[in-house]
Amino acid sequence: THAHTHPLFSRSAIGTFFQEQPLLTNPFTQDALLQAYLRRHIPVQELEVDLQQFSECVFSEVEALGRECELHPPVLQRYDAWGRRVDRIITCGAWGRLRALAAQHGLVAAGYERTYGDWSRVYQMSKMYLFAPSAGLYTCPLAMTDGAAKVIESLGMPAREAFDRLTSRDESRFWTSGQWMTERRGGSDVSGGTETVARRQQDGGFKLYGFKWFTSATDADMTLTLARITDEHGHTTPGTRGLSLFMAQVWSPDGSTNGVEVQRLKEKLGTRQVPTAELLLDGMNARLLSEEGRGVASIANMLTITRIYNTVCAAAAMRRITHLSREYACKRSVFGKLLKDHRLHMQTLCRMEVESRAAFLLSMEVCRLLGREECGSANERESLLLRLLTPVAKLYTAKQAVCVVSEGLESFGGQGYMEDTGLPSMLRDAQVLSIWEGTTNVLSLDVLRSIGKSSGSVLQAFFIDVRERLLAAEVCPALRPALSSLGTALSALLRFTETAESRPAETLELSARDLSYSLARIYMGALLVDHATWKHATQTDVYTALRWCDQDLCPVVSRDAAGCFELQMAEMDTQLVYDGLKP
Ligand code: UCC
Ligand code: FAD
Repeated sequence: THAHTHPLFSRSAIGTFFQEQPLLTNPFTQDALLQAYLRRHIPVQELEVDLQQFSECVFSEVEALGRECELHPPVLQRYDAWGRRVDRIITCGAWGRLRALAAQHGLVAAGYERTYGDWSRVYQMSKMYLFAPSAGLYTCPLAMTDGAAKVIESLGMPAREAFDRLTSRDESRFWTSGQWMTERRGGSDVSGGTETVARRQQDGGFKLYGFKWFTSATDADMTLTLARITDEHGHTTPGTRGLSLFMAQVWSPDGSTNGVEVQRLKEKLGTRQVPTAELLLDGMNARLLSEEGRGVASIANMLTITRIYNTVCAAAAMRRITHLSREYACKRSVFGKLLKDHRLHMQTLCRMEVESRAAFLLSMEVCRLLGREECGSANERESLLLRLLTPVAKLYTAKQAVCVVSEGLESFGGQGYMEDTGLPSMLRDAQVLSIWEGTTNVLSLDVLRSIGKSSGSVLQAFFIDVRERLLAAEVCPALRPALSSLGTALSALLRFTETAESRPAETLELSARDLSYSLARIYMGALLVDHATWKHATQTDVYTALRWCDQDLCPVVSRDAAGCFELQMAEMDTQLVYDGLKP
């Protein structure tokens, strides 16, 4: 009888319920803020059509390519079958396809063609923003490529052919560039850490000898790098004044390297799609690009571009995870109702959304300023703001991205932790945003540098600009609470900066991070308020500004009041850190 009711052989029953998965749809169509922003500032039909079509390509093709790059990371082939050293970096087919698509769609070129005049950078970076979360970090080589083009352009086109290739739409001509700055002694302290030397050759060229400790997208065609030129006695000048900027092709036409040995590929937490290597430069043929001793100042133009890319990609990562989270909330049911009907869950997603919107507006503002400067239409205030806001935006959005993506993973519960959903790689890849291109503290010090070098003019530009935006927003009564919080924060910040002038440099340094956060929060608030006063703004836009201004907008003042920047407190900080560690 037993055999009668239970078949002898059966498939094991694993239940009937399967959770529907969140689906990615057209990222442009879904993005209310991006569309509104573009309609407000560049209401050009053909641009909207272009982004719409590009976006279709993103979710129908790029998304799968990015995933393939994650699953098939690059490998280093050191020797060929016959034992010859070849140092070949083998990337998957999808990586090559992303390169072709990037060229065809003009992802770098659009920044230099300047089809939309002052707004060309906003147009280009809107594309990048749509591309980035799907593109398996192909944005990394594109950032450096764009940065190299910018350096060449700003030095008066000493390398025309390279520039043309870096900004080409023709995939067979298109070149990508690396950015080799970091050595074992220092990635932040580049001038203290660079040991690479450059020996002048008879033909006016140079040979480089040194060890580069992190070189991302090493499959690039060319690179910019720093080295110290030796004099006739083989001596070099220490510090920044000894550093010059060089350009070199990485590979020879036959596929062999140009005096480079690839020591190994890095084993990284994330960015696994990108080949990042350690390189021995053993007589790499290179060309001097900058004036001698102007290496750091000359590569700073590349840093501006790559830091802006970092910002855009951070905002894009937040946008992607919030879209996926909200999609999932319509499909996952718990405690008898969908996640979207649990108010506490919606509050969590709403906070992610507010962060994402603030990050988006700051990213686009920096791109707008860059575009204006490049077209010669930036006024003095805008140039100063570009200098100040580039590090502010990079450091703040990177931290936001880590938090928002982490929160986003949690919104999927345990599934957020599962590799085959593709979600964990988003967190791994977000974590690098605050490390490369200058860590949070190093960029905070860059904020101080920009203030010091301009004798405070960048801050004046900041105060005037924010005040104007707040004043213009007074027409909208619903924004009053936000305007009041922002006004209070701005006045407190002004008082702080006025007293800062008389403080010793060490205490100023201690305030650098909180100062940068304050600048970011206040500026983001001003941009949200500004967006909410646009004639087609919605209630949602007003609501975003109000929610943003709920937080401590000026942490530098609250921390100062608590004595955090006093040297005595810094001493206590150190003691606390080392509590229990015997000398
Ligand atoms: O990490 C990397 C990753 C590559 C992957 C690409 C990803 C792109 C994003 C993709 C998104 C998904 S590449 C390595 C990045 N490395 C860094 O970011 C370095 C971090 N360290 C710093 O930024 C430091 O502050 C240094 C290296 C700039 C400090 O150098 P010095 O030599 O000590 O600095 P000085 O002496 O203060 O400055 C030397 C000159 C000065 O100009 P002059 O001589 O005219 O007075 C400075 O004003 O450089 C100028 N300068 C700048 N100018 C320094 N920083 C800047 C700046 N940010 N803007 C303009
Ligand atoms: P350190 O400078 O030793 O920093 C250690 C800590 O000290 C950090 O927390 C930092 O914030 C803090 N710190 C440093 N200075 C100060 C200060 N003055 N005051 C207070 N705190 C300070 N580099 C390239 O050149 N090219 C590349 O292509 C490249 N690709 C990379 C790819 C990946 C995946 C990663 C992770 C790194 C890459 N880097 C690359 C290197 C990267 O730019 C550096 O690692 C980074 O700039 C930090 O330098 P560091 O590692 O020497 O850290």
